Amino acid sequence: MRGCISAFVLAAFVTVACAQTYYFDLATYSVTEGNPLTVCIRRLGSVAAAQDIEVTVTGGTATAGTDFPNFDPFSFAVGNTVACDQITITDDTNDEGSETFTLAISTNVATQNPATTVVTISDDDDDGTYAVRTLDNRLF
Ligand SMILES: [Ca+2]
Ligand SMILES: [Ca+2]
Ligand SMILES: [Ca+2]
Repeated sequence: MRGCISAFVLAAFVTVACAQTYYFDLATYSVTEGNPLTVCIRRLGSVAAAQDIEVTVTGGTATAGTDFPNFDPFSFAVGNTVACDQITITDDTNDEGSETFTLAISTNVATQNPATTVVTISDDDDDGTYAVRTLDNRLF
């Protein structure tokens, strides 16, 4: 019986040691349109296995596919504690305010804060006129 108990304890230990937790490098990122943006995800725990982490856009005022391209999966190679993806923000000609989008880790893994990150895209277009907005952001 003693042998059985020892085996159970060992199995529990291995499970804890292999646990991994994923989180974004930063809770917020800022970038001006037309520029590259690099987002990184980090992992704690075992680095013995490769892992792809997918992210989804969960909200905000910027539009995926229009204001910015979609992200590829973040690929952790064996031994890596960090995986980064770079996209280039669309350089449109709209004179607009800052836009945001939120990324969330969508792969079914353990996460810790920040498990989401908010990206703010600053506008670089100025047509020489000023748009006047009400406090709730409507145009006059
Ligand atoms: Ca835009
Ligand atoms: Ca522009
Ligand atoms: Ca713009």
